[in-house]
Amino acid sequence: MAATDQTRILSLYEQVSYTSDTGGDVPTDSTGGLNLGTALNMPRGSVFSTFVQSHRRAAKDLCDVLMSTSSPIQLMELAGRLSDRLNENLFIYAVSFVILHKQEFRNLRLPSIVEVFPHKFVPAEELTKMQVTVNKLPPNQEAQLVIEYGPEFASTNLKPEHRVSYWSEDYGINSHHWHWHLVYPAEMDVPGDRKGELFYYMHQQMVASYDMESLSVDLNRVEKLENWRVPIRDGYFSKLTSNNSGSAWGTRQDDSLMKDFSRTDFGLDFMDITVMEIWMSRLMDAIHQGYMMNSNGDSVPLSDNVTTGKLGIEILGDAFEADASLSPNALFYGDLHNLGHLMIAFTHDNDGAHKEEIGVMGDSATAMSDPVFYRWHKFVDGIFQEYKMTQPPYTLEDLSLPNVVVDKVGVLSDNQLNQLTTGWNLREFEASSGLDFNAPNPVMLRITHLDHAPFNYHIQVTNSGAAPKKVTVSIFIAPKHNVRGLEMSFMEQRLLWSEMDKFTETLKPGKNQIVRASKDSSITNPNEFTFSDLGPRPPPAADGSAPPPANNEFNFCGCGWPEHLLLPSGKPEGMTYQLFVMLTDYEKDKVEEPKGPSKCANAVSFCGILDAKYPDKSPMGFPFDRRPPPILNNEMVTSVADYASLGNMSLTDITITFLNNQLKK
Ligand code: CUO
Repeated sequence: MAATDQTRILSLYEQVSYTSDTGGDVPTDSTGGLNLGTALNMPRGSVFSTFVQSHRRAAKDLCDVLMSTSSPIQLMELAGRLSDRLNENLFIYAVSFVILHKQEFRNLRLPSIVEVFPHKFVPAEELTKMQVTVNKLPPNQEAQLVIEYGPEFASTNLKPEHRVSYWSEDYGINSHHWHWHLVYPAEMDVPGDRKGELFYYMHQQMVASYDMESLSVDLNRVEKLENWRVPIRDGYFSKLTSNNSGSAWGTRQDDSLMKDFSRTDFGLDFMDITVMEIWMSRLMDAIHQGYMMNSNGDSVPLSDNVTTGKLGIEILGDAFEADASLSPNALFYGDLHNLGHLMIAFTHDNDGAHKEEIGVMGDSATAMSDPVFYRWHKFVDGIFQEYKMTQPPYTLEDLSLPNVVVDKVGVLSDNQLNQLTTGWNLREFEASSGLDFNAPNPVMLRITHLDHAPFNYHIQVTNSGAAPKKVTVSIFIAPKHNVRGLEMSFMEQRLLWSEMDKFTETLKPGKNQIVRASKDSSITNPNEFTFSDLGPRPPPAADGSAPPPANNEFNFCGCGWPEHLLLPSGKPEGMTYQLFVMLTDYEKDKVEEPKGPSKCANAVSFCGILDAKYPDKSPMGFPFDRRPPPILNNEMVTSVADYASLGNMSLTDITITFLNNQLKK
């Protein structure tokens, strides 16, 4: 990134911010200077990675300083003074972190990360071509320039897994992932309710969605990457750059081997594969023994059937991610997941001999574009599932809800019953806001992406009780058949179930009709602003005070699955999925929120609620997070249909058809 770019982005942040505060003194330490700690150790132009502990420490040091500001103007003033001294990516991360995590700053609005860092989403070649065009523009040329991108993306179909690159390289899932790790950062002293469990669940759901998409194009489900002594079969060449100056991310040839890490220029200690294997073995020991050991030598039991304290899955998530400030024993259980990202990201230059940059697996904004991400996270999920298999199956009482019967479920889209469609759509971003195009006219980035026609769920329910009943409605989908075309058993299908929505309803006695729109899903985030959505900053008031916001409500959290990827693509000839609907007792699920209803509560299923508790007491992924009981209601449980035989659950076949053309919306 050119030196001026950072200032430019900062000024844009300022441009889109509003405040009624005129600021004040910038906080200083006892010597009158700012104590930026290790934040100054990160060279400008280098990659900032939240998977690296020393980078996290640098971010913490910088965020502590920025968090101590007391008004948006003070934050912007301080950030403006610091911007030229700091690593660019660290700087944007820290400013975003503070705007997100400091309650008083929530009325500041962040543009999409795609507009701030277009080079992390669009290949350098496309951006350079546009720069050349901009440079040749005659004076006063007013036409809008457009960069078209997608859906071909970084590679061809010759490599099977690249058949889903339109999905894995999607700007929406990658920016969601960046935001998720901003909302739930490791070692940043952020109180995140059930953070370790959400780390497990959100990533498990990402892998489930990837597997669903793979089945749509007749690929088998992704294989976990658990043997680090054999070459990684598939390479990846992202063609993206890690900064605006044009430094390319490292690439990975086919059949590359993970190797011991021994370079000192990345803020990372030497690391051996053997140590990672030992950490894995210790995690497995803990799972099979039923407890971890803290640094005092005391045992920390692992169980999800607890009424106080942390669930076992949360403890395990904190130890595995790892968050050293939450792990029972960071030295003993290590930093396995984070270092896995890095070891994979450095297969091409583990010792720095080639002076090459890290690969895209090292940055949460780009990692999901590499197919190996899903192999690594399937391994991570495999360890979590090993733990989940030690938990007792849910009982009939856990699963059922007396007096409530789901009579009928259907989805309606464009007056078609249980027939959903997907296709292509376009999304525009203002690329010139993040890049120094130095052009008077806007440069738009037009990305082609998968999308679906909107639809509604229609759920008919009978409440045979005498009183109204408040329920939680949970909706999942999974493919009905495996890649061989066979219907799946409960266990084969279990990890494919993808949460679509979760909400509460009050059932009156008798018949009820619930209608719910797909766009209201609890996993998606509708509030993705672009610079153009934000609009120009209103002029200051005559008395010099700051202008009022142009729009009324801005609580942008950025986190949330992209709405356009709520559905898998399905197949051109139609593909059958099963829609699973379950009603549970809200009184059992509910969580008291001491601070009352919270803002920034979109996409709660994957992102929780900022500064509030996760709003559902049941284990995340319930009821598919555990193996089923062998017998339910005197019947053997072999497939999901045996769950759906309970009155409060229902199973419906739906068809998703991929129309290989532009969707009408
Ligand atoms: Cu989000 Cu591995 O944690 O990618």
